Amino acid sequence: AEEEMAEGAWLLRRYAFDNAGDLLAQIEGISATAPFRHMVTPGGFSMSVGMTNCGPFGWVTDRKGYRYQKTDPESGQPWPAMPETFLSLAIDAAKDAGYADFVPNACLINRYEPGAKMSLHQDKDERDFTNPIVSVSLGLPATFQFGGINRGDPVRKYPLSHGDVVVWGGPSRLFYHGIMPLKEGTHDAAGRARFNLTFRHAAL
Ligand code: MD5
Ligand code: FE
Repeated sequence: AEEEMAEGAWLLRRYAFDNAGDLLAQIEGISATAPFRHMVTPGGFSMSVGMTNCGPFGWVTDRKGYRYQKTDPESGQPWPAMPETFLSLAIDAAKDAGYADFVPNACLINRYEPGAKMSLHQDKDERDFTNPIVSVSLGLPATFQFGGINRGDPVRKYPLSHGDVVVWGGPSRLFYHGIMPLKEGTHDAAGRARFNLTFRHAAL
C-alpha cells in the first residue's frame, strides 16, 4: 500500500489503471440492464450523482430511507452479477491494504457528470463496520473531501484520478467524506464523466 490518509485508510494510486478499460466496458454492460438513475433522498431531494449497482445487494434510497436490496426497484429484477474483474480487484486491493478477509457482496456504481457532487456524509447503512470499503475512481478527476468521525472535524482535500483505489477500514471506515462538484472536462476513456465503484459488504 502506498499512502495512509488516516489510520486504516489507504490510497493506492493508479492501482486499477491497467484494468480501467475493462472496468468501463463492464459498467457499460451493467448500465444497459440496470440504467443509471438519480435516486431521491428521504428528504425528497434528487441526487446529482447517477447510480446503479451490481452484485447480490444494491444500495438504494427513496422517500422511505436508505437501504440495501437484492432487486432493482426500477425493474423488480435482481441486480446484474458482479463481474469477476470487479470482485478480484476489490479483494486484491483490500488484501494489499491489510484486510485479508474482505469479500464484497455489493457494488454501488456512481456516475458524476460535471457539476455533480456528493455532500459530506458517513457510510453507515452496512450494519457491520468491521469490513472495509473499497472505492475505485475512473474517468474525470475529482476532489475528495476527507473529514473525521465528527461532522465538524477539519476536512482535507485529495485529488482522485483515473485508476486510483482507496481502501477505507479501521477507524476511517466511519469518517465523514464527500466529493466536490465535478469540473467540466472530457476523459479519453470515460467521456464527460467520473465513475466510482464502491465495494461493500452489506450484512443482511
Ligand atoms: C465516491 N462514494 O467517490 C465515493 C467513494 C458513496 C461515496 O462516498 O457513499 O457512494 S467511497 C468513499 C468512502 C467510503 C467509506 C469511508 C470513507 C470514504 N471515508 O472514511 O472517508 O463516489
Ligand atoms: Fe460514502
